[in-house]
Amino acid sequence: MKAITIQSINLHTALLPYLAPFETSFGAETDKVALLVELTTEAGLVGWGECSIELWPGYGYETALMAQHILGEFLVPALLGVEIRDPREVPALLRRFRGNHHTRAGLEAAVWDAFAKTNDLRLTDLFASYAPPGHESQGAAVVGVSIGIQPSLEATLAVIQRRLDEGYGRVKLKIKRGWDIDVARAVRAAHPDLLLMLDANSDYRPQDAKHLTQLDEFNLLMIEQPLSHDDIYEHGRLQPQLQTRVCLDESVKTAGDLRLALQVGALGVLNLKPARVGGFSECLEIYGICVEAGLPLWVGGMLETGVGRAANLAFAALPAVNLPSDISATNRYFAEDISEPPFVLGADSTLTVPAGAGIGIEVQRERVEAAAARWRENYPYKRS
Ligand code: OSB
Ligand code: MG
Repeated sequence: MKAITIQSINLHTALLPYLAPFETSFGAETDKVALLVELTTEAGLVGWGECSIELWPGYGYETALMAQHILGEFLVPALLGVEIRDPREVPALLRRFRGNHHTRAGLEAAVWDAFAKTNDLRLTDLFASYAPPGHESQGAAVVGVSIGIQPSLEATLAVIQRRLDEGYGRVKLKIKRGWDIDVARAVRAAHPDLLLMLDANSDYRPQDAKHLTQLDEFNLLMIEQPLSHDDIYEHGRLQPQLQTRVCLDESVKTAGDLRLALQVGALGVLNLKPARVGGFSECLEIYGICVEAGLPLWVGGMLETGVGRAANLAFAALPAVNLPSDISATNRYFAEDISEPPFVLGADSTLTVPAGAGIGIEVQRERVEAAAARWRENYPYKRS
């Protein structure tokens, strides 16, 4: 493989309106804010990465201004002028700075894209080259759609019907205390065979275990992150009380967290979200652990722009990603994304990895500029 030397890094903070607000157990978001990392190599190739951040510290604690500060002051200077022979060297180059996984993941993603383009490889094939032997990219991923909390059961059923009509084969519903058993019952009654799962985003407490056993009758694929975002131990106490598989999202931030979670029986499925674990190098390590443990996994998302989604899709096309991933078509999120072409849902609820090198899509500079101007005009951003 050809090495790259990083010549310059430009940061663009973009604000892009969602087609509809996305509501979870901790509130509603109306816009995607993304920090886009544009990395140029000495050879003149450009790689793009996305820091998956949000308007306020809800799911993760990283906000746009935090990401700008951490990148601008610390992470970017640590990579400028550096030669990289393997993108998996990046975590060691940044090791003296702790935390800020979503931010560092975006920077690492730009390195991965530039490195793949330099070697004229699709990013998905570059990932596969570092996966266990025999794990070649499938060139496509089975995906589902994540549906926010709706104002009523009727509205929920209507959104689900629309997504099924669009071709999605797996539905994930956001739940919270007081919005759980009834909605699961209504959806299951309307769709007896639907691949259905729930995501609580940490809204429950250990004493809710008995309440959650009521979900067992609905034949759910899994329940995602029922308990605290930073807890593994209590999930280990909860899982044996449920027939429904527990999927961990928030509380697995490193490969070490996953080893611990496996040790204490805290999960039956993993949501592998590249931003949450700090980048694709850590993803590859976690992927290896899942293969070894026979743990089912899928790739999670954070309503990314095309840049982040393309990289997530490249990873989701690896063969041990064996449950539908949270990577939907562009028209699920935005009227107009910042890249072309849009992702379009294919047959059997799949998305196809673009054929081009790296992430395989074209960033539209004028749209990035417009979204950056929209950010500047709207900051400080008021939570709705
Ligand atoms: O918990 O998986 C989550 C979006 C933002 C923050 C957290 C989550 C989500 C999603 C979106 O569920 C899934 C997607 O990107 O389509
Ligand atoms: Mg989740």
